Amino acid sequence: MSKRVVIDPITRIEGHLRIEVEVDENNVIEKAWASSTLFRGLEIILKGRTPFDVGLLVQRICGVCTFSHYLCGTMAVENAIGAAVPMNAQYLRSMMLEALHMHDHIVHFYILHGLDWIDVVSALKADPAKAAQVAMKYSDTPMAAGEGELRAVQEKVKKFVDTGKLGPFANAYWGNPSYSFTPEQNLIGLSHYFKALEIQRVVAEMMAIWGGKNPHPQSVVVGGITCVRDMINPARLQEWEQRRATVVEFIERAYQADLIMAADAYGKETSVLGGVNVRNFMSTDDVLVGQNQHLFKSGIVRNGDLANVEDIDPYKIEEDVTHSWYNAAHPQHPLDGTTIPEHTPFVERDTVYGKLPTVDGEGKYSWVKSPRYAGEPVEVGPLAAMLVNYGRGVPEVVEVVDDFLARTGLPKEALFTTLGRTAARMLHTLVQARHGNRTFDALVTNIQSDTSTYIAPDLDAAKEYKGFAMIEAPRGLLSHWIRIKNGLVENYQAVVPTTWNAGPRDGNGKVGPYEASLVGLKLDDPTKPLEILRVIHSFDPCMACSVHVMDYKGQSLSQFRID
Ligand code: NFE
Ligand code: MG
Repeated sequence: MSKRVVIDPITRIEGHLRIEVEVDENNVIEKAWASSTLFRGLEIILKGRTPFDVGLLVQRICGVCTFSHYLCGTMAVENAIGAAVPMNAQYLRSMMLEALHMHDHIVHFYILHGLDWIDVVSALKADPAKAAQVAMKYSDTPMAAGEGELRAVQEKVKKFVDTGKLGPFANAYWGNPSYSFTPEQNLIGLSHYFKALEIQRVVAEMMAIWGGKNPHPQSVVVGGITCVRDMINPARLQEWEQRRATVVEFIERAYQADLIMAADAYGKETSVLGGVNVRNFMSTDDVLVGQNQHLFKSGIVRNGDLANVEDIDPYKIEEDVTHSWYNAAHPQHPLDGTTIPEHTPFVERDTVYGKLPTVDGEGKYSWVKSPRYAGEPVEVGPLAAMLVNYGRGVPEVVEVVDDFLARTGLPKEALFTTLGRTAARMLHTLVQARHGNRTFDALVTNIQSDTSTYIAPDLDAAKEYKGFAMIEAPRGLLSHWIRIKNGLVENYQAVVPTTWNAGPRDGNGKVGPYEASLVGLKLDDPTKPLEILRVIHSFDPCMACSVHVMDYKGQSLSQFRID
C-alpha cells in the first residue's frame, strides 16, 4: 500500500516550501509534489510605475539574490527602450554579479546544504592529527591544515554540543544511516563551516564596494552605474582585489576540497542520493570579459545531449498554471503573462504522520508557476551552466569538470545526480574564482582611456515598448519581461530560477526538476526523510524569488490558511 510523506516546512532554504511524496511498500518514491505555500506579488505592483524605478522595486523580490533582480529588471528596461550602457558600467555590474555568485554558492554549501552531508556530533570522535592527514588527500594545500587548528574547532564544537542547543542536529538529521563521512571528514567539513561564516562577510563587502551596501546594492540605474568615484579610486580597486583573493583562496582550498571529499565518501552509491531526471538544461551568458564576450556561454541542452547544445529562443518560454494557484486559460508567454491568484485548499488524508492536509493530485497546489521551454521542463542553475558550457567546449569549464572527475574517479554520468548538482555549484564558483578576474582587468584597462559610467536614456511617452533581459543568477537563468505604454509599466513578468526548478507538474502532466528528481528515490525510513532534504537542498531553493507576489497597499488578494 502506498503512503504519503509530508515535509512542511523544508528548512535551511529561503522561504516557504512544502514537499509531499507518495512511497510504495519498499519506501521508493512514486510521486512527488513541490508546493510553495506563501503568496507574494511584485509583478502586480509594478504596473503603472515609471520604468526608471523598476530595478529598485524588483530588487525586493528577494532578500538573498537581491542584485540579480535589480540588474535584470534594469536591463529589461534598457532593452525595451534601447538604452546604451557604457562598458565601465557593464564591467562593474558583472563584477557585482560575480561576487553574488561566490557569496550565494559558499553560503549554500556550508550553511544550508552542509548538514545533509556533515554530522556535527560525529566530529567530536575525530582524531585531529589523523584529520590533518586526511585533509591532505583532498587538497595539496588544505585549509583545514594543522592538528592544532582542528583540535580547536573540535573544542569549540564540544562546548556548543555540551550546551544541549543542537536541536535536531544532536544526531544529525534524525540519525539517518546514510551519513557517510568519517569523524575526521566531519571535522574537516566543520572547520570549513566556521571559516565560511567569515568568508560570507568578506564577499558581502566586495559587493558593497560598488553597490554602497549589501544586500540590496544601490548603484545601478537605467543607462549605467553611479559608483563613479569608487571606480577611479585605486584604493577601492585594491580593496576589491584583496577581498577577492581571500575568497578565492577559500574556494580553492576548502570548497573544492570538500566536494572531492564528498565524492570520496558518497560517490560510490550515487543512486541513494537521487538522480537528475529532467535532462534539459538551460543557462545564459555570464561573466563579461570584453565587449560582448562572456566567460560562460548561453545555450540549452536537451535530453542530456551534450554534443548538441542549441541556442536559446526566448520566445519558446511559456508559463503554465494548470496546477498553480493562478487563473489563466492556457500557457502564457511572459510578455503577455498574467498573475491572477486563485487559491484552492488541500484535502485531509492519512500520512505517515497521521491525518494531514495533502495535495489532491488533480488540482492546484503551489504558488509557483510552471515555466516550460517549447513545452518541456528545464533545469536551471550551476549544473545547467556546467553542462551547457562543457557541451560547448568552453576550455575553462572543461578543465575543472574533467579534473574533478579524474580526481574523484567518478564517471561523467555521476554529474546527473544530486552529488553532481552540488559539485557543479562548486565548479561554477571555481571557474569564476580562477578566471573571473578578467572582468576586473578589462575594467582597469578600459578606465585608462574611458571613464564614462552613464548615458542618459531616452523614453518617449508617446511610444510603446517591449523588452526583456536574461542573466545568470546564482540559482540559474533569470529573465524579466516588460511592456511600457504612456511612459509607464504596462505589464511585468519575472521568470525566476527557482520557478523553473520548483514548479508543479504542467497541464500535460510533465513534472519539473524538483518533483522529477525525487521520483525513484528510496527512503531508509519515511518518518526520517533526510534523502528528500538532500535532493531538494541541492537546488538551493528560494521561494521568495519563485513566487514574488505582494500587494503594495497590504490589501488581501486572496485568503488561505497554512496548516
Ligand atoms: Ni531569491 Fe534568486 C537566485 C533569482 S532564485 S535567490 O539566484 O533570481 O530562484
Ligand atoms: Mg513570475
